[in-house]
Amino acid sequence: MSAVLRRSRKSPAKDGPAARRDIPPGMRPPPLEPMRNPGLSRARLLDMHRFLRLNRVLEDQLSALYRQGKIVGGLYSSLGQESISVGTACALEPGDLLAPMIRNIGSLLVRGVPPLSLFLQFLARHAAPTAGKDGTLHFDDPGRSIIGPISVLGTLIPVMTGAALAARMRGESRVALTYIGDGGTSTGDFHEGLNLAAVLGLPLVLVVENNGYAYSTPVDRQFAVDSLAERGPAYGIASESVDGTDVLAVYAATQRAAARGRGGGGPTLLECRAFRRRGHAEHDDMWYVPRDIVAAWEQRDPIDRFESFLVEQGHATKGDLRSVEENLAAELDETARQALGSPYPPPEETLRGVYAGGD
Ligand SMILES: Cc1ncc(C[n+]2csc(CCOP(=O)(O)OP(=O)(O)O)c2C)c(N)n1
Ligand SMILES: [Mg+2]
Repeated sequence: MSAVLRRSRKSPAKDGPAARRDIPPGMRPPPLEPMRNPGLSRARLLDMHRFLRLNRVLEDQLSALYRQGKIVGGLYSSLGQESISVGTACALEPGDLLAPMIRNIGSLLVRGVPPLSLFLQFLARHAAPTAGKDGTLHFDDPGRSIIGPISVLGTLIPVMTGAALAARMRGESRVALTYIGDGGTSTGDFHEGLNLAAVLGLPLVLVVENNGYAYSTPVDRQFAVDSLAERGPAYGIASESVDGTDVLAVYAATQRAAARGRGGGGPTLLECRAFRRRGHAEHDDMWYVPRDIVAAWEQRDPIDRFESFLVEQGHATKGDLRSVEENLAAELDETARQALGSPYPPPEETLRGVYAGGD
């Protein structure tokens, strides 16, 4: 604690982001560690690989639809961060409460949300989870223990603290997991939600996706700590920082956090370090991001890393992994076609489910 108190704040940069030449150390990829299997079977490893690939192929196809003007809402890429969504969601039990944010399409896929529902949702069709009223991931799915995202950053944290409390009051052994970005950690709700979970000793796993930027704000303008995991001790809770491009490290850390929560050890703050390799959303060409930092993170691609691991460990051949990608691309092409042929909502749908007492 005294080390934290003694540390003086780094002197603020004088230039704006575009003029910046120095790359903050916290934005560079962490030292490369070899991937380690935390005891998963070959089938389970290949399952995780399939979800990572599904996440990427799906987002590639959504991006193509956006460029064709067929998706008119926001589209938020998780390129290079798929390992965080997939690794965390795979480490939970099916009944654990999971609240994704807008870059966590991979978590929804792991929970079994069909790619067709996701295409329909982004294309705002009548058969979509929100019947065409929202064009991103703002929906829940109680049957899959999924709590919907909230656009106001940080707000999901107290909601998930409440969900964990409700589960405990009902005598259910359920962990609650949600995500927040590096920028979202600056909100009051981050503090209030995490502190309340700490005080009540609730099984909350808060995953911080530290991806270098919050829109155009780089991490050194957002906080002065080296790692957001340093905030854990301030709340009196466990915390950990992992390389978010290593799906197995993310999985293992989430499992440790979930086990701690289930065993009465309270919440965990889990920082996953990665990089937002595309703009904030598809409309943003991220002119403010130095290209060499993007190139450095491209070398840390989570799927390339995991595929090399699977081949080196003899779990798959390069050919096997290529077929997974080709088959998924063909499958999703067909799914996208089906969604494009699906009708838009009729006008009377507009007010349905909007006001209390309506049908
Ligand atoms: C409380 C609040 N402030 C501002 C916004 C507008 N906003 C939406 S996303 C975003 C950037 C979020 O950055 P970060 O938390 O790092 O997540 P990332 O986009 O990098 O995944 C901002 C400022 C918001 N939705 N909620
Ligand atoms: Mg961010």
